[in-house]
Amino acid sequence: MRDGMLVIGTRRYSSWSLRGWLAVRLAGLDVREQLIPLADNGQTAAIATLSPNGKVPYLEHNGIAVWESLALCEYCAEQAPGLWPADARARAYARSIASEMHAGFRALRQAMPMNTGRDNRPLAGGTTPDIDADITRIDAIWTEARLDFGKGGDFLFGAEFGMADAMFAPIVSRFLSYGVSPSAPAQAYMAAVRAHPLVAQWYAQAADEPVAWQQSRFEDIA
Ligand SMILES: N[C@@H](CCC(=O)N[C@@H](CS)C(=O)NCC(=O)O)C(=O)O
Repeated sequence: MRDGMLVIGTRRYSSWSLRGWLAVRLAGLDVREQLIPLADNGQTAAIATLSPNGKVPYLEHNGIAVWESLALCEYCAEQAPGLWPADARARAYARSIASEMHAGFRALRQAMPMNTGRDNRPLAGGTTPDIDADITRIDAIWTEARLDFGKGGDFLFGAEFGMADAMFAPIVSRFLSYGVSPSAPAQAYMAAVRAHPLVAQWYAQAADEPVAWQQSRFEDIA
């Protein structure tokens, strides 16, 4: 008997699902996965019957319901406290950038939706100043975290892939899909995230999804 369920959407596109799934897997929760393919209109009826806000990821664990990615990350970190850095200054930084990710980077997220099947193909029309500002800020976050806290390994806070890395993994995916080339330290970080076994597993499972789940609103971005 498992301890509950994690509801996620189409792996190819659902960036928030990837964050929640990484958090749950990193924390080692024993929950079954329920994947609901995302509907074309962004209002998937089957998700609305399960999740209070009608969105994925949604977690039920030992009778406790959790929705919204950041809340889900915090819940998972209560189960596995090492997923946030132990040092108070590093932990404050990690939580700040995770919150910044949750609330921000809208220009980038709108113009470059996650599509794990798209590889290194820049936007045909180029980027806008708003997108460039998001890219610059993300590059600065990754570079600063790596320099200040991450010297002991390949991830933002060192050797362990933690919650802040989980929050930024879909951004790494977008940069790789849309041929975004940040600074050299940021590119090294992107390679480490993409190579992490859980991220590799997500990509492999996304590649196995039925072609019928693909949507032109994500595939036809020139
Ligand atoms: N603020 C939410 C955003 C979640 C979200 O927007 N999820 C999308 C999929 S990536 C969703 O469920 N959309 C509803 C749908 O496509 O039916 C969170 O942090 O979890």
